[in-house]
Amino acid sequence: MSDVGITVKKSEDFSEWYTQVVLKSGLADYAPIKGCMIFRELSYAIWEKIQEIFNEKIKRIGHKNVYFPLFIPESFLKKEAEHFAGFVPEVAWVTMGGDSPLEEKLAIRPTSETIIYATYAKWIRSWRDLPIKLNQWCSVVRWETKATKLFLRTREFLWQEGHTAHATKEEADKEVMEILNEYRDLMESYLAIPVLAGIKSENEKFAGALYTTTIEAMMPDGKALQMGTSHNLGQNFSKVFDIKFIGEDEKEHYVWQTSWGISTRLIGALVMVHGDDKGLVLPPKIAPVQAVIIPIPYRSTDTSAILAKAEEIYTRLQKAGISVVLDDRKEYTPGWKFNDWELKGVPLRIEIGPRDLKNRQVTLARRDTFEKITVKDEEVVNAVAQLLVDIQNSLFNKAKKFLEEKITTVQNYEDFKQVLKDKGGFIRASFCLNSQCEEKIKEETGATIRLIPFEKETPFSNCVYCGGKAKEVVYFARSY
Ligand code: 86X
Repeated sequence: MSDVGITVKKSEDFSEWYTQVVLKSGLADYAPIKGCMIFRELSYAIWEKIQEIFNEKIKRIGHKNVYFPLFIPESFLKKEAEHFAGFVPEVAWVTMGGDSPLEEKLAIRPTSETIIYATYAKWIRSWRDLPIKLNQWCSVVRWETKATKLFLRTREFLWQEGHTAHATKEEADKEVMEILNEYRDLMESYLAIPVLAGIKSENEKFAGALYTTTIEAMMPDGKALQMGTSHNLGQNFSKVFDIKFIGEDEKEHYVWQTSWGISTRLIGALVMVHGDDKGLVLPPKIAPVQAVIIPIPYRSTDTSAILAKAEEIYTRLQKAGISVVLDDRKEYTPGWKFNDWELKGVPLRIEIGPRDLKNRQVTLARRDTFEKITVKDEEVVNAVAQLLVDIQNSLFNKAKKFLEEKITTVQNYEDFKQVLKDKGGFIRASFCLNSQCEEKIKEETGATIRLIPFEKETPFSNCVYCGGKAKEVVYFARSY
């Protein structure tokens, strides 16, 4: 059993624990290409859930899905000369078609702004063509040279990228916040991962943006993880790609744009935040399987009666809209199945043994707390539905408490360094917003500004680094 289950404790070797959970739960595997991974059935089913939830959210507010090509001509990327230079080492190229060199080499998309905006220039003529609100689900490639990590940093990953064009800055501002709020709701209400939301500093924003907003979560090892980002691109791209429209005022204007994204790294966050020494723990609202029924036959009892009961309960739960599996495999023992489903993070286990059959009851076991209760046959559907709600809430509350404990306010640089060393997490500090100070802190401690909160907080000391006048209260952390 030792090589099937997780052999290290989350609290003792977090990184090894993470890799074991991902591999042994069947979420993912390494691919036979350096830096790439295979999204197996379980992680792909979670990704499909995320797609379902987010598609519903964005379609409700008027977005539509599209698909643009995987290839981007070199000349398109070169147009955004300023920040392209910084990204060059990460771009993968196609240079040959069969055995003849291409006239112009093609990038494998690292992100699709350029190809989408070159097309927007063609589509947009008048204010009547606006807004354009498109999204695509695809994979992107960034040729990472740093060590890769399953879900968190691989050379290819899956994401959605939204791209909008508007007539005014105000509309673009509103779009940026609407999406960030949908992201926040996805993380908190579905993934049960509490987040902080705010604006990136000038150093940390996307260089092509006017400003970048972000939501950030805290991982158990004290490092922050960016969960989603939403940019107001201003008119930076519309000026480069010449995206103009004739306004109601009959004058020519450049459009205002936004872009935003979330990726499969969210699955890594789910593993880290909720997982335990037995494996994965999935919040019910994102779990592909919410409950598993395990019949526990004994030689002395009538196996077929137990199976019939299990099937009856399976049908009732399924009719109630609960995603349920009946594990009636004969080649595995109940004990083996318990471990297997625990490893895979199924929120609720339903046991039906001879005693349950006799007493017209079932036994319910929670994955998050291992608590067991028995409920009467006729109450099974309601009890399961209620427990799934309780598990969802309790996972969120536990993560919320952890996040709050991992925010430390400091008044000076000595405490800053000490807290970062001893405890990690978010460090809340007054800051001058000078980018050299930010750069120094990064060099000396590895911490960066994760965000400047939306609701301005009043500085409570001088700048934590230079001692000069503080302009904002910001949140620093080391991050993934
Ligand atoms: C920035 C910006 C933006 C849509 C998002 O953050 C969400 C979804 N895009 C992405 N970014 C790049 O522009 C970029 C460009 C190149 Cl050429 C590259 F190789 C890597 C990049 N990484 C990030």
